[in-house]
Amino acid sequence: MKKQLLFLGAPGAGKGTQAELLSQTYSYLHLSTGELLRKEIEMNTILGKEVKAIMNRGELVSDELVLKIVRQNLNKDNKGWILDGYPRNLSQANSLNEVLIEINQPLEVVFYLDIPEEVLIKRLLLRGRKDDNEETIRTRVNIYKKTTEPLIQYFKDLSLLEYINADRDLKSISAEIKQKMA
Ligand code: B4P
Repeated sequence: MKKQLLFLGAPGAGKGTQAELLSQTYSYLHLSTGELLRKEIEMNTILGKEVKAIMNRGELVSDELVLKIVRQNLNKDNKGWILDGYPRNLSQANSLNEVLIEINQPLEVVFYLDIPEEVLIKRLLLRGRKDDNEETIRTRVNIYKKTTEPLIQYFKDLSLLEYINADRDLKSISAEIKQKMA
């Protein structure tokens, strides 16, 4: 059973949803950089104040900040982990590689959740989080296409990529992921 996983996909593809389900089933750490940043905003910390406006505009927060969060959470004690929403660009992918070498826990599989753009826009508008308005969604999708999408080829070249059709019901997606973890 694979224990070191990563979810890649556009905003609204269902990375958080699937990562949460899996982490509960296997008691793996669910490391969502988006969720951790939102907690900082909620608690009104210095970091939270710094990232609030950036996130509300749908832009990416700085690589250094996100890396700090990842380092605080990924360590040798984890019995399995799921990275959700990290890395989002090539520089973050390189930093992640360094961290994983340090803790001696290589990435075992990358699930790429593929979804048509119209579907994700509908999903996000329905969810209605603070950063789920039309203008912000458009910014997030554009940034995704420009900076995150190249990671699909990056992980493909490393023979880590597993393609998942994410335009289906939650249970079918999760069943396929579990099967591919075996
Ligand atoms: P994230 O928190 O990563 O959120 P996301 O990409 O919008 O959502 P996700 O794909 O997880 O979708 P979800 O399961 O919730 O990022 C938010 C912000 O944080 C970024 O814009 C950025 O500013 C910042 N950030 C995070 N990581 C960063 C990094 N590494 N570097 C820099 N900045 C970073 O699903 C969406 C909706 O669809 C939900 O309502 C869900 O219920 C629904 N849904 C899911 N699966 C479904 C299905 N199969 N069928 C129907 N509906 C479904």
